[in-house]
Amino acid sequence: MSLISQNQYVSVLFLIILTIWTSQAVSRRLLSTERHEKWMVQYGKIYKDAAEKEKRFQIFKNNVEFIESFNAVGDKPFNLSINQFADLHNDEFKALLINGQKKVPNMGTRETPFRYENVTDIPATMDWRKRGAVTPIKDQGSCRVDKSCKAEKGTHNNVARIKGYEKVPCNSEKRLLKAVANQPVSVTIDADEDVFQFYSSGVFTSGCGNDTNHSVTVVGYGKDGDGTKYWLVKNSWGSEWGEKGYIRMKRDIRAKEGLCGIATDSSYPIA
Ligand SMILES: *[C@@H]1O[C@H](CO)[C@@H](O)[C@H](O)[C@H]1NC(C)=O
Ligand SMILES: *[C@@H]1O[C@H](CO)[C@@H](O)[C@H](O)[C@H]1NC(C)=O
Ligand SMILES: *[C@@H]1O[C@H](CO)[C@@H](O)[C@H](O)[C@H]1NC(C)=O
Ligand SMILES: CC(=O)N[C@H]1CO[C@H](CO)[C@@H](O)[C@@H]1O
Repeated sequence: MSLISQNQYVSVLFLIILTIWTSQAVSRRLLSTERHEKWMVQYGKIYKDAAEKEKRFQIFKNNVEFIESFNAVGDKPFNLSINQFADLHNDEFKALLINGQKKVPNMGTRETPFRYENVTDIPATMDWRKRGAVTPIKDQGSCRVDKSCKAEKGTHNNVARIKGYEKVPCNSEKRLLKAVANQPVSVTIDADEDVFQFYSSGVFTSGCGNDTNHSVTVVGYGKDGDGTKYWLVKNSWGSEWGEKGYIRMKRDIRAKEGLCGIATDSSYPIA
């Protein structure tokens, strides 16, 4: 008798726990479904069917979890946030990046003169946006719509006729600095990691390799409040990505390639 009631007691207890657990899981699911739907509205996303939506929802949920756990760690140099790439698996993001990259003049290994070699006047900070030398942020993401991307023209195209390009001797952040002190410089970086996909603010310090497949423009440099030196880099993923379309990337690191290979392949237009 007492054994039976004990069993019943255990069953009831189990049922209660199961019910609480299930309802919590259901409300968590509802919360993140709602979040996904809000995000879909914000970015004008439409999926072809329910199966696609479910697949995108799962990726979205995983990305949100990744971003939130990254941000939960205190005292880090940069933050991540949900953005237009939130329903893309990092593998898809990598593929998108490689297909959508803007065409840069292939400089090959040909040597060019480097006119800034002997420059000694290097300001402590530089921001070419303040000197009207930087065009507005483009959204390379729109490449996905019509599947063709218009090649972006050189940095100074709106200002002067470009005669050609010169290369910054590779693997030297010092020389890159001399060049950027004088004009914006096109560089290629390794930008396909998940931390780059969701970067939102701060000085990006780690998480990438040297596999440079993405072209961006260094439009300045400086030091943040902690004294961390950074490059001010203009991206082409719309103004909602990063710091209004820009990313600050750690400058003067130990590896000669620079962070994400930023010093491996730089060039600037000459008028
Ligand atoms: C830099 O200085 C050296 C030594 O004076 C000189 O030979 C070289 O031509 C200069 N380079 C440029 C780009 O002015
Ligand atoms: C990261 O986000 C937190 C919370 O919004 C903010 O207080 C902090 O300053 C941010 N850190 C950076 C490096 O942007
Ligand atoms: C970049 O490449 C160099 C070798 O050229 C290597 O020493 C360095 O560790 C690489 N950095 C990363 C982050 O992979
Ligand atoms: C897919 C692709 O284009 N990958 C290239 C990325 O860049 C490196 C050189 O840095 C190439 O070796 C890869 O083929």
